[in-house]
Amino acid sequence: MTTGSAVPPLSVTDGLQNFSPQELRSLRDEFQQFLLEYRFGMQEIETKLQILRDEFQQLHDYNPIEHLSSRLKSPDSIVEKVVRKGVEPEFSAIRESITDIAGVRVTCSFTQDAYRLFDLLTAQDDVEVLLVKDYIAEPKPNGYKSLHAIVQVPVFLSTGRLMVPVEVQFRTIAMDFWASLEHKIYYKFASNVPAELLTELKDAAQTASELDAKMERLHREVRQRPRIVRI
Ligand code: 0O2
Repeated sequence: MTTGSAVPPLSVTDGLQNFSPQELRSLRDEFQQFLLEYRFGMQEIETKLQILRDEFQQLHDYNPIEHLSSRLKSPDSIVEKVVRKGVEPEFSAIRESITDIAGVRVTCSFTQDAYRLFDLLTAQDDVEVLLVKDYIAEPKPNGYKSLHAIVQVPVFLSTGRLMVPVEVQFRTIAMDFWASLEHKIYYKFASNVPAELLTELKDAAQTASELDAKMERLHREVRQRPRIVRI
């Protein structure tokens, strides 16, 4: 893998007139290979989580994972982050600085499941934790809650072993519901969300937290009661 080539500035398509067709083809190939590494890393993490989910399904009477999803950051979104964070437009610098190009989201039933899944994934000896941001313990000022972990997993290519960073987000159904609506509103208003809507969103985040706490308490109570078997 070659590193150190310049990636196109600002937008994926802007400024490309400065490159010859051959340079453009080679840049395209290098970018595709760059993204492929992240796809493989993402697949490794997905497989690990699917195995945990299947094991819970088969061997336990309770499955903490409600939903798994994953995404590769779009080229435009990578370029936007490169510019916003002032990262050198070089593949090597982007590799170092942007760690959420591959992302996996684990939606759980309850808050304690989010932490449990985090523990189970990060206890695996080929998973290296680079960074944890616990927005459940310390929500963002807008009310956003989720447990984020940047982990590194080995990917075995024909050229050898490569460590790939993947951002894994663990959250409950209620946190996910809130975050997806907030994301849509933020997008709709092109980041200029009216103040009263921001206040309402913050209230909704509080309501979602209360629902999580209530459901978790109910769940604990139900599990403590003996199962009634009809004969
Ligand atoms: P997408 O659509 O998931 O790709 P950044 O905030 O990106 O400058 P950092 O430190 O990488 O810097 O961010 P952080 O805090 O780890 O959060 C990254 C991701 O978490 C976001 O990815 C979102 O998926 C999610 N996230 C963080 N804060 C919020 C929030 O306030 N609301 C919602 N709805 N999601 C949030 P992307 O790349 O922004 O988006």
